[in-house]
Amino acid sequence: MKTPTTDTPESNNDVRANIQSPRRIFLKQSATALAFSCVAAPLSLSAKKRRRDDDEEDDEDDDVRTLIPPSPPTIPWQIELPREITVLQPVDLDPAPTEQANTAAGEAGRAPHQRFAELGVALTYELRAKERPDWVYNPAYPPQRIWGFEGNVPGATAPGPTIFARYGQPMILRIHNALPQDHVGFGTPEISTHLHNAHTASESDGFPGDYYSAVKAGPTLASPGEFKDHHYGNIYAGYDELQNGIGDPREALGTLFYHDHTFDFTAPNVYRGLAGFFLLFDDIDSGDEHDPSPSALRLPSHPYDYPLMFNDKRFDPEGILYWDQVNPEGVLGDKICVNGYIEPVLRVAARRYRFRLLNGGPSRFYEFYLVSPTNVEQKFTYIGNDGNLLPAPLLNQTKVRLGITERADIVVDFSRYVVGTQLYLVNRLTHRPEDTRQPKDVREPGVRVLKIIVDRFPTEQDVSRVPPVLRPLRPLDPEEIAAAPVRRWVFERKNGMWAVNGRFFDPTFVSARIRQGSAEVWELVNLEDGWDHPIHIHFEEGRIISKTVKGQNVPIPPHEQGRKDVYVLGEDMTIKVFLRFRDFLGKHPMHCHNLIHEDHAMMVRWDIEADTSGPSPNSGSGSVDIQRATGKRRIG
Ligand SMILES: [Cu+2]
Repeated sequence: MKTPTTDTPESNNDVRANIQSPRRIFLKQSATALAFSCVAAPLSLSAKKRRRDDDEEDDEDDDVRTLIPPSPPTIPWQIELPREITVLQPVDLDPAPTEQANTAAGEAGRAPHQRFAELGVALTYELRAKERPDWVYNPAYPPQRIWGFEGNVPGATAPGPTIFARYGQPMILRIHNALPQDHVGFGTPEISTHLHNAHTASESDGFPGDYYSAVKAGPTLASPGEFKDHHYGNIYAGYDELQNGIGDPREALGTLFYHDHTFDFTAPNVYRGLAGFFLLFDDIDSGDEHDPSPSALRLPSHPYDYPLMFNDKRFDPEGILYWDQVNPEGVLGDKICVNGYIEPVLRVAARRYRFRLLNGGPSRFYEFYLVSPTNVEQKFTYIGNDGNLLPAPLLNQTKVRLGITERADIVVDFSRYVVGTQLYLVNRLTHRPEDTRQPKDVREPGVRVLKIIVDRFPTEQDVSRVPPVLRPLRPLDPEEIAAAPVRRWVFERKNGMWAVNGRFFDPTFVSARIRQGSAEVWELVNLEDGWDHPIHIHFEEGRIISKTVKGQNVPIPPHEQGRKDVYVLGEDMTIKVFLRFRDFLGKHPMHCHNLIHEDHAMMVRWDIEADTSGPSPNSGSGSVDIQRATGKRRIG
């Protein structure tokens, strides 16, 4: 007799095995093992259930979702977040980084760094992916095992240390895999660390097939290794086009984050804690509110520039983190961690703060409000989406909606409050119980996830500001867009999993070959009801040029009119995105960033190839339709 955790149809696992991936065969075997290991678990309290509401649009596989008991009660507002985040400090690397993988010294067999000699290395950093046995998410739960990143200070944390980087200062980040290789339970002790939204070369991007440990290597690496060097050039996109040695400052990225991206295991590895912030500065967004340069924006800066990562998690009746590695619909978290803690407190000074909000997944969507204890909405200024400063701030905002891995930078002026004021960050966006498919209604008063106490006057005058102009956008050229080829990507449910253009992800299969330096329109299509897919395109940001639902144009909200790297594809929606492919060569993925969907195969690999001056620059190797936009383009 089956236990609930194996109530996933057998066919789902068969589909994965049919992809001929050793890891998917492993997963299938693990599913069987898990079934038996979970027999005694307290989670086996129910078998199948129907959806609790009376929605008529059920798929045939709707009834396989299992009823998981809610997480046990927590004790709110006991854990204090630090006043200052921990910033990773540079270290000397031994051995020194090299262009070719230093496999003799234990580096995984990556491809040589592109543009290594040309860009050079100004700073070097080191992180270790490690287990930690005693993390306390909340005082009501026992200390428990997490995975995180350790920097200069002993002990891994989740999120890991924040990296401050700067345009014009190329860097190496050496990431060691110190995870226990005899690990049992969900997740896998190999890593491939993606720097989300970085304009960085393929071999440093954390491609899913590039996972490594001292004894294992992914299919797109030549050999295993204990560490891998990541060369972040910290150049703006447009480096080749502008020939100015730095690229186009209008392409600046700001709020990035690093996270595990291991093939088939991204969700559990990130869920265990393998993620951290990476903030990128330049002469405009200089990270110094005292900066005397006339071009500097002087936004609130460290320690008043504070990133906040939100993760939905589920705990078993003993208060231990729970994950279902088999169910392709996953389990929606009912506790929301803020920088690794449930219902923490942040004490702030009565001055301006820049908060960088990140939905770190795996599956929940949020709509955050800042409210008083009586739930009165407070106003703030919205300055950046997906880590990119908008051309102009959006003033007097009261809410921020975040699909998975979307980011929002906001500035809150706490000088408006008397010392002693208490505020709450609340999430008002709901999902159906257990449901990882899409968000539903916005309901007041919402769930309080963070308490903010204005507890002191600033020690010095607050000289930070939010100027009326932030970072200009490169104008879109209608002629260039009209001349660009259109590549269509359909995101769909297939055999209980998720596919793109009818295929499940295979890291060795190239779904699109794109000429370096070219531009394309990508048409992201969701033909289905009942599912939202936050689609993430690696390496290059795009601009949304149209959004339609059932063929009807819908408005593009102001915060989505800048550069983006995550496109929330709602039901029956098509989003057209204009993209350029610049400066580096090689493989990158596009995938749904609902981590459950991603691991259950909603991902494609696309490659940038050198311009060998052939007359037909764009060719798909498989299932992708491509057509010249002019004349044939369907405009919704
Ligand atoms: Cu999805």
